[in-house]
Amino acid sequence: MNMFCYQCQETAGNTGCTKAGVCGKQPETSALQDLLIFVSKGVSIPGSRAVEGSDDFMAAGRYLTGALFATITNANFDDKRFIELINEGIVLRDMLMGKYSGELEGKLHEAAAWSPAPGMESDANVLEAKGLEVGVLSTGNEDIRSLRELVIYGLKGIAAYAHHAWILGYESDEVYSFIMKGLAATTQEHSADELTALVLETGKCAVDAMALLDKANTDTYGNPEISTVKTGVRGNPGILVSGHDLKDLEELLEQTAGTGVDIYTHGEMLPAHYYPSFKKYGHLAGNYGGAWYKQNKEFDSFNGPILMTTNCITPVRDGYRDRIFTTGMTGYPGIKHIPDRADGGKKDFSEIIEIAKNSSAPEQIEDGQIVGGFAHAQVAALAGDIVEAVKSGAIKKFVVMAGCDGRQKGRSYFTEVAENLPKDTVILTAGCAKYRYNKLDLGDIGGIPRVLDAGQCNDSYSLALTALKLKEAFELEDVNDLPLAFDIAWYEQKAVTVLLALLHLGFKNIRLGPTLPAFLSPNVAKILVDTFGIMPTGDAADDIASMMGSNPAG
Ligand code: FSO
Ligand code: SF4
Repeated sequence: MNMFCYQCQETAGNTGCTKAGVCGKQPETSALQDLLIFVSKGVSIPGSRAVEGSDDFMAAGRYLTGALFATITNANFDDKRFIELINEGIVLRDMLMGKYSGELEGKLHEAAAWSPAPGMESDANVLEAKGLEVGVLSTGNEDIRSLRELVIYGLKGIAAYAHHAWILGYESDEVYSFIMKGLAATTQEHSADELTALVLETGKCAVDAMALLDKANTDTYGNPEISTVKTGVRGNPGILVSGHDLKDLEELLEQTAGTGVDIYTHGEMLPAHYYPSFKKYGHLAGNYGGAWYKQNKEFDSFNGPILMTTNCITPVRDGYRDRIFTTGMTGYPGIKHIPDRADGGKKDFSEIIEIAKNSSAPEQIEDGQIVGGFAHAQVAALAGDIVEAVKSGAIKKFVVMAGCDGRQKGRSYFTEVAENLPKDTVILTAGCAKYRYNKLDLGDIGGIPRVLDAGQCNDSYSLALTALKLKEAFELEDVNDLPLAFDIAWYEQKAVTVLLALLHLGFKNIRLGPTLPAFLSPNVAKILVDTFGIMPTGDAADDIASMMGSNPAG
């Protein structure tokens, strides 16, 4: 076994990647990521003792959000970056241990003390060896391992959302505090019951983190509104922006204004078009392509430079190697990385813009449009119509189909469900899962489109708010009494975070596919099935019939 990783839906054989990642992650990178998680746990042990809001506490919180984010599937493949983050973490941890170790009780976990021998800090072999030793399988009991990893994967998504919020100037002591508490708890001896309680608490923090990012995004860029986005191309050269970071897109738009270069969104950047602040840029030309896993082909035909602001980046191909850039917590070996902002400054995208000026215009691959922008404020504005449509029987059911897209053939299930749901149903979506059906003409119900796209995966928060508002409108005691079913597609750890948030908010009978997570041991899976009615997706026709029944669980 060269490595062990089972954090995403595409893990080998639905058990674990052991030779190399299906995602392209190499064993060395996997070991360095394991070590970075270990060091992050070390930071969280003294960090959780610092006074909330203090400089030490904020430094630990910010470091941890970045470090955890970097280990999410398809975020960063660059060993050099992981070695830097590991060393930065050790320095921070030692500073915190110097101040707070007196407050720590009992025998301290090795993560609070381990360091490479002097001079070996940049020796990838030494660091990798340690990473292999402290990885996922270092917890022997499969149920405890499953629960610990469930907490850690939930924290990774929380970290990504909190990191995006921080970039916009929004931070939360509660979120940072829970990240530290949760990580530190995975180094302690806890029973399965205690860890199950921690998993549920992670769901609460997930709601807080998504609410924080929602506030950051809407305060900064306005409330998303119904928008039509073109999928065709113009004749100018363009830059393609992928990932989730709206601030990067904003600064790139500012720096390209008047240059004759158009900007296109890709993948999870599509929802930027829904924000009022982005509508003022005439050169924000449209959305090019679909979900992340098709990037090889789409980046080839785009012709111009590509900026990856977050996951999902896939192994880079020669066709576009010299014109793809990473920034933020994303990275790829041998690919240029745009450095972070200096305090109060902006990122410098001039190199990308120069390449764009000398590129051919993108090759057109489709010519249609996508409608979206149904985040909570927009849906609230339509609430009267929606409630009426439900009361009159025009809308029989809402089906939440949020989450991620991916390569597996079985994901055609989600297209099949969308196409075959009765015409009196409305699909609520967010995340890149939408690309399985957002270009189909599924029509509308009295002017309400049958696919309501709230935005990025973190905007699943909007879908939850929408459901809670409907519960109020219909004066229901329990949100599960709504005419609402869940058919969620997952791929990486942010989707785990969203799932835990939904469980925390009380939603039950969620279908999850195309497979249940490999990191759920049989006993932990049973807890989720028995307590929350989580079930795997099955045959599309059977699932539709079951979702349309009076009991969404079927
Ligand atoms: Fe998708 Fe990738 Fe947004 Fe994920 S582009 S898979 S859940 O990073 O975060 O929805
Ligand atoms: Fe395998 Fe997924 Fe881990 Fe990549 S992230 S190594 S595909 S489990």
